[in-house]
Amino acid sequence: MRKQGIGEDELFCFLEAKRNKDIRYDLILSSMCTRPHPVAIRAHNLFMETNLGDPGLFPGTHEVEQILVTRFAELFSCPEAGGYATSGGTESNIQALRIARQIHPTKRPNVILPASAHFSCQKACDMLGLQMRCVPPDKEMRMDTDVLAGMIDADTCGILAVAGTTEYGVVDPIPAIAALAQEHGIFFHVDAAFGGLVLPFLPDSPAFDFSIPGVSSISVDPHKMGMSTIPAGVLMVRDPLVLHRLNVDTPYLTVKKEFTLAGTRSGASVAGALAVLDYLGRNGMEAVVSGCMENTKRLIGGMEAFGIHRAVTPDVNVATFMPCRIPDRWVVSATRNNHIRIVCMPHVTRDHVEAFLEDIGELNVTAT
Ligand code: 0PR
Repeated sequence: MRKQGIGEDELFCFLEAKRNKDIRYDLILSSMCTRPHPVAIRAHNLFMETNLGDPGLFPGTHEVEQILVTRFAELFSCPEAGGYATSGGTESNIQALRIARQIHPTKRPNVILPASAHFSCQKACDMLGLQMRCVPPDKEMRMDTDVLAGMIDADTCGILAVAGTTEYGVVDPIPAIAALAQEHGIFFHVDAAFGGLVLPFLPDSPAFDFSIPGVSSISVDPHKMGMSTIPAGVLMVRDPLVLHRLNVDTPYLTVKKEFTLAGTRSGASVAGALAVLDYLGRNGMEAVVSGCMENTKRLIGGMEAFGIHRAVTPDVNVATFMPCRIPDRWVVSATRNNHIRIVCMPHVTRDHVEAFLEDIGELNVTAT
């Protein structure tokens, strides 16, 4: 490191130059994150120095986390549900599978999940010593419940399904999976990292939450469609007591036990998450989500008018298409099946969609 520090002007000149190398959200069509809402930024700044890892020192911040949990308990149809703020979908999946393994101890535990599950599940299984059994997708890229049923055995400690898959934006058949989980007494985690802040605000969405008996836990990420600052995830559990199965002793903190994975946890993005939900309310969230869904429909319609067909019809604002040429200035992603994937996040406005379609038309239609 430098022996003598540099001046603030020089320092920030350097940092700004680095920051300017980043791609602007306007051109990013591949991300599940978005520009934070202004109230999230304001709340984030207010709670910048807080640490939820030692809640006795920050009782106000701890209350904010508790209120955030009650917001999701209500949104996910189970006012008695518990939970806590994680760093995002990866930590939530790890913790959910950790609970599953704890509840059902066996020598060679396995979990069953769809092949479309997020890659964080692979990390979780690796860390937890769980055998990962993947159910291949059906034609619509959803988990095939018949195949799932055949994979369950006495060592199955958990089932995980996705409400709003990362690649195709579809919702697995949660009620049917939950019925199987319940029949066999298996912990069932729904990864709604993306869909958890989309589906509750849609007029006709597939069921995914605690209203379905058999759903044991749900993860949701305010740093995705919740427009909070990063990192903001939440793990919700139907029975708050199951969290205590993860307790470790923390003798010298203001609390004597903790079940979280992270120790030091910033309250800033947690306050950001609550700020957005409370500022926008249900009406505001419905408006944001409906805008994103309209843009998704317009994008699919526009692409299909050029002969570039959708891969599937999504349940949330993720659109996938047959391979085509993509204009250089836009950032899109490709799925593992080589479909073009675009996430219509709140920063992807109608104007962006029209500009993108215009570019696509020039490249793919006039050129042929
Ligand atoms: N579960 C689902 C369904 C997800 O889509 C994701 C992330 C996770 C879990 C993991 O969440 P964290 O990354 O918060 O731990 N989905 C996006 C993805 O992997 C994350 C992302 C966001 C990637 C922005 C790129 C990007 O620019 O595609």
